[in-house]
Amino acid sequence: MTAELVRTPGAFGLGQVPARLQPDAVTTVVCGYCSTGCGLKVHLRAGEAVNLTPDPEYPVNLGMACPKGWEALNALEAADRATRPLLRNRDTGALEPVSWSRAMGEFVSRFKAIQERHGAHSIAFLSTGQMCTEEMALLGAVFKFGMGGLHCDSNTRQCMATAHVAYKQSFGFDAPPFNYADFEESDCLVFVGANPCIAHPIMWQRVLRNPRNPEIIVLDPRRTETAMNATLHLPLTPKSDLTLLYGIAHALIARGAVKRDFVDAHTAGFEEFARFVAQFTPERVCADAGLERAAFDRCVELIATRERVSFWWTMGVNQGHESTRTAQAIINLALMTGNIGRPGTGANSITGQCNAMGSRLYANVTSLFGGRDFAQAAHRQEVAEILGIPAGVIPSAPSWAYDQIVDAIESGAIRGLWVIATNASHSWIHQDRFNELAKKLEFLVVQDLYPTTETARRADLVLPAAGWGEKEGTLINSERRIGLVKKVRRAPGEALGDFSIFKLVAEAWGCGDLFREWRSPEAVFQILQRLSAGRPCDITGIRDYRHLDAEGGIQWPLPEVGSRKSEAGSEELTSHFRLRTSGFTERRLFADGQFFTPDKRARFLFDLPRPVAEPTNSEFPFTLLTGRGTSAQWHTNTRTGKSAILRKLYPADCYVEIHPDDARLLGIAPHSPVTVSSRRSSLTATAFVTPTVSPGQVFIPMHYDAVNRLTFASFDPHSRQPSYKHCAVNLTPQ
Ligand SMILES: Nc1nc2c(c(=O)[nH]1)N[C@H]1C(S)=C(S)[C@@H](COP(=O)(O)OP(=O)(O)OC[C@H]3O[C@@H](n4cnc5c(=O)[nH]c(N)nc54)[C@H](O)[C@@H]3O)O[C@H]1N2
Ligand SMILES: Nc1nc2c(c(=O)[nH]1)N[C@H]1C(S)=C(S)[C@@H](COP(=O)(O)OP(=O)(O)OC[C@H]3O[C@@H](n4cnc5c(=O)[nH]c(N)nc54)[C@H](O)[C@@H]3O)O[C@H]1N2
Ligand code: SF4
Ligand SMILES: [Mo]
Repeated sequence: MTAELVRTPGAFGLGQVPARLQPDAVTTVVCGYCSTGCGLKVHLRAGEAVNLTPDPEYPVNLGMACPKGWEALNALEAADRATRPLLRNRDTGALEPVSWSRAMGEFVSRFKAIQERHGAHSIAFLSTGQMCTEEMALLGAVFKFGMGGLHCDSNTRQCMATAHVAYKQSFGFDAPPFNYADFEESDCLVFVGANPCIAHPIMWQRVLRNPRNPEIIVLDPRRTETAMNATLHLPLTPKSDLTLLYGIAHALIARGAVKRDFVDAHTAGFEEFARFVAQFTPERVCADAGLERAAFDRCVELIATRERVSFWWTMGVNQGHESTRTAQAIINLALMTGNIGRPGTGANSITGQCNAMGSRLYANVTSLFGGRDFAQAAHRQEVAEILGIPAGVIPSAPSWAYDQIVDAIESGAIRGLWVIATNASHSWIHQDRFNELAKKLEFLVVQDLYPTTETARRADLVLPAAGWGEKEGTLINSERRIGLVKKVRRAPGEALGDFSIFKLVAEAWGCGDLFREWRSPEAVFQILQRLSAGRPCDITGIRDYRHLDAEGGIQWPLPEVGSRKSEAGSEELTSHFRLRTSGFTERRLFADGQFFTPDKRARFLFDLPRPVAEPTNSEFPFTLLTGRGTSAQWHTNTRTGKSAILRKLYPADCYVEIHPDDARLLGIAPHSPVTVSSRRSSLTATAFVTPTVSPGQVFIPMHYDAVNRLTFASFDPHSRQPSYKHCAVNLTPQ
């Protein structure tokens, strides 16, 4: 059966580029790196992509792209692409090529054997925000409804779990409210723990198009490229955000800057919040956050007086030990000042990966399809009816989070692991422990473009995946825009699209019948539309992939109106979003102040700040910050490292940013090798002596393989997102 499916030309990814593309045409494909979701015009010759240029008509990027986008085809051409399944020979220990039938045979027999010995829930998967929504949906359905699995998570936990939980609790649904037009329409943009100049450079280009001469406030311990371009930089002590944001709320209340009408009509819990923040006096806050009073006062004044204030946050917030309450402290500021639902406003979480939003809504991992709850019988029943499956196959229990899955490998509760489109051996916090535990696994399957990633090298079975541009499906960007990825290249050798691999798994496992209707990515898109009906993320108004293509992507929600699929951009469709037409279709949520909670009111949520998990001391006197290094490096560098052009744009070897005062005290010369050690491990990096970090802090980009040997595994209690941006380290010159 398996071999037969693989041989079927076209149907499972081995065939030609789909006939719907003209052989020598130009076609727009959404970028598969970051969540900006730029449109890239791919130039085809004889049906194969030969080049690309940014699409001037795509409403996101308006003809711009960052270096990763320009070089996106390069990653597909790498010499080390996985072209055949590889199975570890138990005698020699080497990974050896095998057929897909053999690979699927091993996959099924070894995972099933583990389940028989240790229970159905002793296998798990870790997946990604970097596949198409249709692929994620199929994976989540096959694993949970077909294979009897329960525990699964994705790298979205490392990235967006905090925003997901914060929005859900505050707004009643995981709904980032903004449009990119808000970058251009704001009078004051407040970036908290975000460095868009590097991490979202095309969003930053949208900021630069703002004609209102906006104030730009940046809250970041480092003087980043974004901070250098700000009108006000608050270099707060790492992880003092919660205290500072409560202090700002208190000062806004003290100067009468609360929008009472909005608060009274559309929110709940403000009085308690106002009483709570009274203790966060400017004196206390400035002392705790290490800020000058004048800068604090200026920040409060700008937020109080500008008509349109927008708040933007990214990993400096999401990756922290009290991150959910920190994100909600930002939301609280937007709510109390009425800065939501109007142009140029909002409490706006910028997403990370190209499809982290898809994984939050449709991956069936943390939430049941469509942002539903596994624990609610009514939700399970709805999904069962829509999918035509027995409600009994849908688990009612929640899955363990990523860190709990890792702990369960240690305890022996998890024995088999399937890793898809994430490089956990590099990116997971306290990497050495993860890599030690990986040895305990009875079966580790890695599904990736390259057999050379840190994780794939440890696998028992490597499944060769097709990448972006070699398959079809949709991605959801930061402004909730669903964009199309097209197959413009043939995958090398026997590599298959993830969708096809999941179909093969379902067939080989013996649960293929449950997924008969899940024939193709577009068929799954239609299933997801049905699953979205009546939900805040309703997309029943989208006609088909062609509609997405014609519109330059479509933002959710877009419900079907009456019995007719909507013309996006033509009319006001629901009271939940505002429709604007300024050349492009742009919609933001909450224009009517109606939130997704049962009483339609947004919540003020807050807690006392807590100390960091690993404070500095005399032995480990520096705080290690980590994050993005350059716009040319993507995460663990498996893709960006393949481009000779991108390689010229960043330092080849790991470097550590050190303040000149600290370098002088320790006798560290610029560009000399330094040992950076934490309680867990150490690495060697080149000293980059620079005042962009404050004394007592150092910064190492996450793209170099050893950085997470140092990080300390602590987690936010609500989102279980790792606190990658804080641990104690020591420096020694070599
Ligand atoms: N070039 C490039 N672009 C990317 C990516 C990439 O790998 N490369 N990855 C994408 C993904 S998945 C993500 S999630 C985003 C991440 O995008 P960003 O979050 O913007 O990037 P980071 O550099 O991880 O972190 C942002 C800032 O948080 C600051 N920070 C550290 N600790 C604190 C703190 O306690 N408080 C505050 N306020 N700030 C703090 C850091 O100094 C850093 O400048 O980027 C996306 N875009
Ligand atoms: N210290 C520190 N660590 C961090 C962070 C930090 O700021 N500091 N940030 C965290 C964040 S926000 C994130 S998002 C994670 C990212 O961490 P990872 O997800 O581990 O990083 P990537 O390098 O993007 O890994 C994606 C993998 O999928 C493969 N791949 C790409 N496309 C496809 C596809 O279509 N199919 C398949 N099957 N495989 C594919 C790539 O080759 C690569 O191996 O790192 C986290 N780790
Ligand atoms: S900004 Fe993001 S989406 Fe746009 S080209 Fe760069 S990586 Fe791709
Ligand atoms: Mo991320």
